[in-house]
Amino acid sequence: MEYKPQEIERKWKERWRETGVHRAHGKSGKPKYYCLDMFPYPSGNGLHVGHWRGYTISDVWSRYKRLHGYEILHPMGWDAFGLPAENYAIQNGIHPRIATERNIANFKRQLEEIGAMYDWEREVNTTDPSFYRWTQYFFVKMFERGLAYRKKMPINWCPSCKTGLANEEVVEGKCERCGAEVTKREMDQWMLKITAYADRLLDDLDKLDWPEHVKRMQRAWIGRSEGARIRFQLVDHDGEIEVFSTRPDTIYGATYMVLAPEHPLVQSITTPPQRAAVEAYIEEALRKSNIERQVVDKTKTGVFTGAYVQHPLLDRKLPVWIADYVLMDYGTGAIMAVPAHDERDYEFAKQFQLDIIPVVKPLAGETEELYTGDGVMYNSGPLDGQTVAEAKKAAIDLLAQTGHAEAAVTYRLRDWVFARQRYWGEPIPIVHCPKCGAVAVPEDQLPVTLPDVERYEPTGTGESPLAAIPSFVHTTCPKCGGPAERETDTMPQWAGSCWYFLRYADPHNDKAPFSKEAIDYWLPVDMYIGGVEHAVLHLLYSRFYVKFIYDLGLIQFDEPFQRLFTQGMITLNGAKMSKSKGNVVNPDDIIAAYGVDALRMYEMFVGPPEDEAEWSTNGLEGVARFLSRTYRLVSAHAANPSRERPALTKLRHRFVASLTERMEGFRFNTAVSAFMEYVNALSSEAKDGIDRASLETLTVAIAPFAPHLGEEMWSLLGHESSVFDATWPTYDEAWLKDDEVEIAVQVNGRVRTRLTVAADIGQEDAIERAKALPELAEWVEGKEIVKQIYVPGRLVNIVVR
Ligand code: ANZ
Ligand code: ZN
Repeated sequence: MEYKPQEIERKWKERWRETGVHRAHGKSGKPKYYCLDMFPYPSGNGLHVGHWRGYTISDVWSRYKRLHGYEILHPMGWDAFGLPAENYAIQNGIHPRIATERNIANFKRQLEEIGAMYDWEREVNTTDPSFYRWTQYFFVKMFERGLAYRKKMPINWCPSCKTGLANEEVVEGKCERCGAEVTKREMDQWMLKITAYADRLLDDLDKLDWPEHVKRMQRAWIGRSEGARIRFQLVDHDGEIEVFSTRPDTIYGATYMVLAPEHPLVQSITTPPQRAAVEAYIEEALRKSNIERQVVDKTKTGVFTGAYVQHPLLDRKLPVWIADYVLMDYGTGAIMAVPAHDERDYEFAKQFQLDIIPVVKPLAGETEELYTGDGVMYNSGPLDGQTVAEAKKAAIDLLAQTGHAEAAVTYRLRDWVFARQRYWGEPIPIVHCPKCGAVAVPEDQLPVTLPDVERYEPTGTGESPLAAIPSFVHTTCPKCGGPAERETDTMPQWAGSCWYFLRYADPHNDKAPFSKEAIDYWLPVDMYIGGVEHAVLHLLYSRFYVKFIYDLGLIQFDEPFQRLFTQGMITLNGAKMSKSKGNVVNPDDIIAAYGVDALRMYEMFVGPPEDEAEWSTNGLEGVARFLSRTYRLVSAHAANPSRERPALTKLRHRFVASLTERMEGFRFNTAVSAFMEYVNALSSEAKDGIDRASLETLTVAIAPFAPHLGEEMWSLLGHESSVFDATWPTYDEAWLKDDEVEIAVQVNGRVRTRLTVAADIGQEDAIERAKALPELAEWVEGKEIVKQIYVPGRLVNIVVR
């Protein structure tokens, strides 16, 4: 029979819709398995074959798990608030709500096309008031616990998107969304205190089955540094300068101090003769981004303030400088400079001819003028002779005696700027009352709905477009009933994605974000599949939210995603597929030509799923031909299978064993090769007929990859039920044993014993097995092995001296 994929696919999609085979009821009594995709932003461009890779991987995995007897939760939804959706709407002159609705419809059509087993009854949409009511609810909970707070501070500002940005949204000094250079702007901001969770976010990474590189990125982002806070008394001036140092051991080598140009002390300590130079320098520094300021090999710049501090342990006065290599938002915004042992301080001291006093010498070798390694203390009074590690502790103890220092930990992680001056987001559910201050909107009055407006473009004044809608702004204070104004900032686009995966458990609940029963059954997520670009954004934020919700007592787990898989990108001619590069392969075209099963199968075949892979139309055609051959083979034998014979049984067990191993190892590309080899092998047996077990095994095994074809072949084999109600095939070890041969085991060319091995055993294994033989000990023990030889199928020879 001819393989007509489009016909088969249409038929089975319809059938699935009728029977609801993909619904997750949670009542089957089977163990659950929650396999989650990172839900997409429904952009105007639709999905391309690069996006489909992740969706296919997760669908193959969900179906595979289902065949192992799990009840599967495999949901889908829309992360539809935020800058991308809004920028698209503005560019195309369509209201974001309408643009979003349209884009969702197109995305949904495409995702249904893929034949994924999504339970569409559980679809969530972050822009739906019934959803963001709970996004606002969690904000209120944070506010009540002091974790959401307002602060005036200089924040990242994108002049093109006309909004504040979180640190995580600034990539190499540029706006993550539009690429514009990010500047600083001082504004009142809503912040979330993610730093309160820094230690837990760091420590709990150890319990996760995540790719090591993602954990590494999160660790670096949280950036825990251990050291000390040390205070230096100002000379002829009240007050002191507090620094954070990871090297308190080098205290005797401190020769000058540096403040960040923005440091609040700068104004008061600068002496009149230095004032003009200091002012000019500050102005210059404020124009630079943190990234520019941290460039390692640029010429160091700075200005002397005219002030001095007293060294806490020595009769030494240290000049106080300002320099832009010290950042205001790290540590205390001030350092003690130790030019002999810190590279930046060294360059600065050279530049401005400041003292360099070495206090650590290497354990071996010559002392160098700049030495940043481990070693032994000298020039350091009571610390002399100690190692760096010992001296770190001893220095803190010493300084602590006079109240000049204590041990301290600093994080790179900053609190999360959680406000956008944009229209398309969840309104922050706060009312500003002249009497009561910031008051949360009571839970029973949520959601604060986003008003439908004519003008949604950013204002650029630093105020959200919502501020221009009097009917939205003017309200009464929930506490005192007096006139008050609503907060007009909206939440950042990450707000909904921080907890959406919890809502899938119970998406229609209008009393609570989810019921305890549903959340206890379905969560946590067992497998999360998506792009690595979220390593420090969504994947950190949602861990923070889950820990917070755990602390509220609403859930019993404190990590959302047990296992994470990040798929590689699909490229075309070496370039990332993207609309802006004009190199997008549209799945709709491919489906029309080859069918969706071929596309899915090719997405899996294209390369190791975690690696970047290059799209090739030839490769796709090859896979399409393979599916056609599979269909012809099964349809030719389905009606009258032959009797089973050993050759077929052996092939089948070996196929199942190698396929299962590849599946478990997430090596889907080689799993597809296993299918190809198996179908080839069956084809060469076909003249003597093929038995039912072989045909059924092939059909069930291929179904996760090519689900429509799987169903079709299953029904050709006479089954009424869905192939996804079948069970993943098992194998018997006995059939895996290779043909065996007996080989000679020699020592220095003389046969000492014999050994039975698999005929196709490799050299290393053969030698390993031979050496492990106890009867060989007498000849080799205590001797030096100089050579080991394996002659396949014949002998192992061990040459000793
Ligand atoms: C004295 C010292 C001696 C330092 C030495 C280093 C080496 P991490 O590992 O990143 O935490 N530092 C502290 N605050 C800073 C700021 N706001 N801007 C720029 N640099 C700052 O690095 C901590 C070290 O970076 C601190 O330890 C401090 O210099 C510097 F041989 O203090 B150190
Ligand atoms: Zn009030």
